[in-house]
Amino acid sequence: MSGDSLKNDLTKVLNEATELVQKTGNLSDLEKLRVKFLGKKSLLIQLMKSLSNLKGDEKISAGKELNNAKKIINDLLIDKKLSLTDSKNNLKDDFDLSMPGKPSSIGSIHPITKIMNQAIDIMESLKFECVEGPEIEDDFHNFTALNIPDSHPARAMHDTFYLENNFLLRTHTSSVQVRVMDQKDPPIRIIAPGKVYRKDSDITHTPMFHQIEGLYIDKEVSFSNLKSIINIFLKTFFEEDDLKIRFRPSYFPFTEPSAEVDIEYIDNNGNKGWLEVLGCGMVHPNVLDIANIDSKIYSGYAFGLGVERLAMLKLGITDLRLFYENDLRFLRQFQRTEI
Ligand code: 2NM
Repeated sequence: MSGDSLKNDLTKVLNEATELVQKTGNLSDLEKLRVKFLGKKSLLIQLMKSLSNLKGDEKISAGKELNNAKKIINDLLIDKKLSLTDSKNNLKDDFDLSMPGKPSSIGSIHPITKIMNQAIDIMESLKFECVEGPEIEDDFHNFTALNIPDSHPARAMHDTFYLENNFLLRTHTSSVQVRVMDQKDPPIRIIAPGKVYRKDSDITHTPMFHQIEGLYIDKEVSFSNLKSIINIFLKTFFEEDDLKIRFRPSYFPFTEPSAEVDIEYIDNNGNKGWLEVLGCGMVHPNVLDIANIDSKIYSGYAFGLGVERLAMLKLGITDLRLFYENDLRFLRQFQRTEI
């Protein structure tokens, strides 16, 4: 067995195997070809057996050639077997490209999340930084630091979900702002969006709802700064340059002076009225001082809005509970709008 004649033999075998395998039309003929080319009596296997007569480099290179040829023939047989099996099961012929696919429905962003993201985007464009904090709070961050006295009705059992060890579910996201004021020196320009909890449930209240609170503290921050930010925010959010906005005096323990903000609406009969959209005011000096921010040097404004309320106004929904029943017929109405 010389090197050259081995190569010639193998080339012949490979050519023959390729041709015959290609021509084969069924599995039993293919099996006969397997015996012919790779069976005990096949030329290839006989040559492999006679390798023991060779020595050194010759043995190594002949072994490589033979193994290579065996692998090529084996692959040929496997490929052919697969293609014969496929067409035998009619998989190829029966594949109907025009058949419609199985329908799969995709989810969508919840309308409350969309409204929340819209409001956050507007505030971020006004250079407010978004911060988050814990939903489980303590009495200090939720009430005491916000100048809410022990006797204040917001502390009463019927409003707040109390947990063990004086913990509670935050009733507003102002607690996040308290944490920022504790950790940072002014200027502070933040919004705190998130879930809040109150023991309330009817067509305009759910025990969990979403708030976005804003806070700006610096030297010489004024009530007119507050008015202009609120005006810009509401006109952008409701996409109405001529939106009528009214600041009405109000009371919150954490701001002085305080105001509630209404927007004008016109009903189907052309009757005008005012709708409350948010609360705001100048941060109470006590709140600044508790956070170790000198109220003689710094002032600030703050505001808080309910996301569900804004969503109801913008989307024309009258029953708040619809947002949380997860009825797909309701949710799909908002599927087409952008995030
Ligand atoms: C409101 C209304 C008015 C408010 C106050 C603060 C803080 F932390 F600076 F004291 N954050 N948010 C605030 C003020 C919230 O919600 C109706």
